[in-house]
Amino acid sequence: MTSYKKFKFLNIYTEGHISTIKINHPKALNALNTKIFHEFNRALTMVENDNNNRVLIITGVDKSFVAGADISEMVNLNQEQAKAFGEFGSEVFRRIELLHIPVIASINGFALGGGCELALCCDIRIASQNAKFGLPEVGLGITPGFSATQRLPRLVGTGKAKELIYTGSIIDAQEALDIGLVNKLTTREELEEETLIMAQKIAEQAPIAVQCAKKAINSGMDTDIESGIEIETNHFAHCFTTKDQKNGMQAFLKREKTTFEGK
Ligand code: DAK
Repeated sequence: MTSYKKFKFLNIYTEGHISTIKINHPKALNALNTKIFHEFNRALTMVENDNNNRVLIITGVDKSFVAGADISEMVNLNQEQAKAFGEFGSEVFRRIELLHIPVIASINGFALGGGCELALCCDIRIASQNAKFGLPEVGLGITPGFSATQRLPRLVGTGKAKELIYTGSIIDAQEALDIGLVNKLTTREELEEETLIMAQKIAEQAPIAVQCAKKAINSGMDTDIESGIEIETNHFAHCFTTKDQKNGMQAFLKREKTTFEGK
């Protein structure tokens, strides 16, 4: 089943078990403004309400994934307004990070500032070779505001994160791969297909098990190892309440292939 919905700045497609949110604000290289954040909230609610969804892809139109938060919207903010803008964007990003299904950032070009931060709150990052990454905020007189100071060190280590954030350096896709900022590189032409291949591979697995694994990893990263192991054990045990666990294991024993229902 295919569906398509167009907001002002976001296009949302669903094909089978995979939904895609494509940011469509090419005049500003897909820079994020308050309206886009509101649209993200609506789009995420749509994704959450469709039980058929197993993977979400986030990408951008043209030559940019997202070139940051919209500087023209931020230029005249006072402290209170900046806090409200930062909190709102951070809430949306956290919602993406905690979405019940895996989210793949398909990075087709610039992923700078808030764009890099958007990629960081996704579960997996696939980038085209032309992509560029960086946190140039200190060159604009601000710190990163959508949690790069928190998520980047967790992903690439404190030393590399500090280097990138303190210097505001822009790195290419190969370096992003080398430091573990992205999972995989492809050509620009193959990006969409490679992203769909990864999404499809995830969508074929038992969805409740995948969702439990996401919750266990996310919760475990925020706690000590003992608590993390307990969290994992509870999710593991929960999987034994599902039809998919019974069918998956029985199919293995009979040397058959199974299709998971998400039940
Ligand atoms: N915001 C607004 N417009 C942008 C933009 C951005 N981030 N990036 C690009 N644009 C616009 C340009 O102004 C230009 O508009 P026109 O002049 O055509 O009207 C159009 O997109 C095309 O850009 P260029 O002509 O510059 O294109 P180039 O290919 O020459 O250069 C570029 C591409 C990505 C290298 C360059 O545009 C650039 O350096 N852009 C800015 C990148 C950047 O600094 N990004 C980080 C933004 S700061 C916080 C919350 C959040 C944040 C911070 C604090 N709190 C409130 C706590 C996050 C901050 C950021 O993300």
